[in-house]
Amino acid sequence: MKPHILQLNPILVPSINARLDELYTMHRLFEQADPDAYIATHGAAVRGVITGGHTGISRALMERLPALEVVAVNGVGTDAVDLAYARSRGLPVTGTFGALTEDVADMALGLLLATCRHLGAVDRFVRGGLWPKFPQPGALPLARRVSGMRVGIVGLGRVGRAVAERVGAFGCPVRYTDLREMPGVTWAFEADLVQLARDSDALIVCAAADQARDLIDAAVLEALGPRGFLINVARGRLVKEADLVRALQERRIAGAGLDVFADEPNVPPALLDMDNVVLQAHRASATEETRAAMGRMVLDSLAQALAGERPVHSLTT
Ligand code: 8YV
Repeated sequence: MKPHILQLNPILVPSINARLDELYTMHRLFEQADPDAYIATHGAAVRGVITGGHTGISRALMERLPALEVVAVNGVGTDAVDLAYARSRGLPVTGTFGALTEDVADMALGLLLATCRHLGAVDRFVRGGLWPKFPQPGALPLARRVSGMRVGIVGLGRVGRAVAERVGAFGCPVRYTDLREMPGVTWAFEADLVQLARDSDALIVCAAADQARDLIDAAVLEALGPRGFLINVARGRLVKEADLVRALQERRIAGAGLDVFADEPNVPPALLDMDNVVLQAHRASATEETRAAMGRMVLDSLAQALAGERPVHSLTT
């Protein structure tokens, strides 16, 4: 008999879905009209859960799965899983650590370039047929140079390092902040986030998705200043969104490139009308290559846990 697995979010890689169907009896909760009734019927049989990084699983749902042996997070953030509760049940919570580093760093660079060079706004200008109407050079404001700009990295984990390497290739001097200075890196450490913002033309938030929130607030944005840009590829709640909206409205910072938001999929409406803001839909790891690699890690973690082994990428056991 195949083990029963509860999948909370779609996986967009056909080969991974096919393999899951081959190995397991899959319960895809997102396809159910009445998830609550579905859990009442099938919850007792579920031995493994697959969920997303920022969506996680509630403790209440875990409590309804008495036979649960593993929570496989299809992502690196385990901030939306109650790890203490999982530990208390001896449940491994696994992640796809390392699989999405390059993509998330690429997205940070994409947002930095798009924001500083007005790629979104000018794309809209051309598509809107405005170029022939306003062909004079002054119709569009000058953009800002990315090469050589001073970059401050908030959180020098895997993603932060990959971003630092990339902007290094653009000739950007890099400083970073973290909970402590990292051994063995050449980038300059700055313990004080406000000071880092003051010394940066672009602040790139790459911090691990733990329980922190509101790290980037009015004081940090004020220090970043009217020529500074904010990029966020980590978690929306690390930025105090009301302060960010205000800083953008009052032109206290120059622009922002955001892949993540505090209350996804809801984006503060004020941002939608701002030409100096580039918006994405939590897409940093959403490439075919990375999602396939993540899917393979999820498959491995499930197989290891259900064979009674400690999964290699478990955080809790
Ligand atoms: C994904 C993420 O969007 O890894 C994370 O923590 O937030 C993202 O990579 C998500 O996990 C996809 O399931």
